[in-house]
Amino acid sequence: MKNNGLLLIGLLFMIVLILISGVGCKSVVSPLGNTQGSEFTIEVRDYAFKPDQLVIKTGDTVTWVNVGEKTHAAISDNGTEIASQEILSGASFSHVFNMPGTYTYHCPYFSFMEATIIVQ
Ligand SMILES: [Cu+2]
Repeated sequence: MKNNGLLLIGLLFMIVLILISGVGCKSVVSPLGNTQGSEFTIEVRDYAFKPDQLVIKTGDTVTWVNVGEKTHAAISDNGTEIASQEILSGASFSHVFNMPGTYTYHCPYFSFMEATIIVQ
């Protein structure tokens, strides 16, 4: 019985070590000077962009995910900043915004689907 007790203490010690090392892994800090932007998702629904207004920073990535059944697209009202191809049901389109500005866009198939991205 004494040996079993030592074995139990040994096992507990190992479990504690594993837990401590696991917590250590989770607290890894991003390297300094990491300029990678944040990622945002816009749901493309039948028939609206959600959110229909999004404020981001330069270098951020926006991904439109078509969660509807219809085919949609995201096209700038003016200029060419946002110019997706067809976004089929279940498909997505990503774009990195590198210039500050207010970008209004719409869906060419359902023109009442309108939204805005503000890049600060
Ligand atoms: Cu649409």
